[in-house]
Amino acid sequence: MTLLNRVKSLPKNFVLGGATAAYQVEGNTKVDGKGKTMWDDYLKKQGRFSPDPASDFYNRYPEDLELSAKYGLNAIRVSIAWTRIFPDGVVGTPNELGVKYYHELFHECLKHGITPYVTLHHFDTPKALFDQGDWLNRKQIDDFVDYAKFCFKEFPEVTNWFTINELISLAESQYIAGAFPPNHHFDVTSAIQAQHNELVAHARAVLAYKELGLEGRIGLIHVIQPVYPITETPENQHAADLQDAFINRFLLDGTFLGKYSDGTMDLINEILDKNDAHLEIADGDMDYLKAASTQNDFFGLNYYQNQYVKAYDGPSGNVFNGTGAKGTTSFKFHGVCESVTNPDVPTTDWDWNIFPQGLYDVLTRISKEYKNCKTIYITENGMGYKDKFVSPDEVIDDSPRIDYVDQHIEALLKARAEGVDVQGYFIWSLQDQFSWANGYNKRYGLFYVDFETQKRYIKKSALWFKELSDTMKD
Ligand code: BGP
Repeated sequence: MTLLNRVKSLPKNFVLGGATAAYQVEGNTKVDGKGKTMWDDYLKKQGRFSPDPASDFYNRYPEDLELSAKYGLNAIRVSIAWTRIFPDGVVGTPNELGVKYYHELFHECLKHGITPYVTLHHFDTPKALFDQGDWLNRKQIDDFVDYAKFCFKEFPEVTNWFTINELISLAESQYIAGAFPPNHHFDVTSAIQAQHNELVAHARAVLAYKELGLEGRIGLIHVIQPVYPITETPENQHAADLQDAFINRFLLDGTFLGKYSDGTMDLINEILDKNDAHLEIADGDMDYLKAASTQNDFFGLNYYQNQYVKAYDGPSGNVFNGTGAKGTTSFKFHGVCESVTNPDVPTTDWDWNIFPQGLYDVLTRISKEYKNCKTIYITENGMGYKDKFVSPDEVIDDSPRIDYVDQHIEALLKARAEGVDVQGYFIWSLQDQFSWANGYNKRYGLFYVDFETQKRYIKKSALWFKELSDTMKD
């Protein structure tokens, strides 16, 4: 009996992978000379959940890679923990054990025919740098570029690099939604400044990579949430445009146009004015963005959901749903928008809209508006779900996840059929992992992890993935 439903086959040579991030899977945060990230003390104090053991990928990567190969994956997204290489973030003598670990990990990937796609910064700023302002401190840009250059030279076995993961999620979660340390709410100046500084860091890392003349590809990852007015009034459309500029357009412009277009800056300035905020662009920043804008070899697009908004002028405030208590989210951004639910669109327990059409809209928009954006990989897409473990002998039934992924791959293939160059899809996530602001009950994996015993179990989505992967064979 086949599990395939909507999508019946994948294009030949399609990249089909699973995604991970160092801090979410490795565990072992205190071993082998690893330095602290911005999360360690914060999570300890918060006391809700710990980043240890996560999925113990630090020790169990051989098993996860074996499973990956068995279930038809040909690629994996991993990230390097900056603090395993340079414990306080500043480049000096590298921590040998950290370097060794990543060599072994990449070697193991290649041994299984699984291509590693490697991110240098996935939400895990070294604590020592975080304490000095994180991306708001321009010195971190220099430190990041030094660290990136070290990795480029040290790991020639890696030929697919992403500089930074989801610049907006980090900036937004840190300074707008208050869900990531330092947990500020609606600190608009910091949020926009962090986005800009991260773009500069990315651009400089790309240029450094090209200067080294290495054989490989480099890009960055943005999560894009298309924003739609809940009803088509001019006010609501303007709210959607403002929010879109803040979370999507500013970053896409900076990455692929090498400038913030006038239209984008009109919207950004309106948001800044209304919120007494400002953005500082240092001399030379725009030159870096311009120079790098044509140098990205590929683009990693993360897509989970869209947003519906209406106009809003009241005070800012938000409630973050970090437990899966459906219907508890709220988001109101002064002078920008209020997020609203659309009764016609289903949501997950964490109030994320399930809207595959949005992926098609984003792909076609980027390909039309950003000509410097060449090949695209979907570097994250997936569904947070409270998977139910029944017994060790029973495959975990995560049919809603299969349905979600099936619909999104269908949307991707539709955009591809219309000429958008999408070459791969990474499910978030490979195995169940630790979720930054949600802990362990928000599962995404193809493989179920019993976090007590660290045993892996197969979910139905893994069987489905395997069938899908087999369609690429002759
Ligand atoms: C993305 C991040 C991932 C991952 C995922 C799911 O924003 O790049 O690291 O966590 O979202 O998010 P969450 O864990 O909050 O459900």
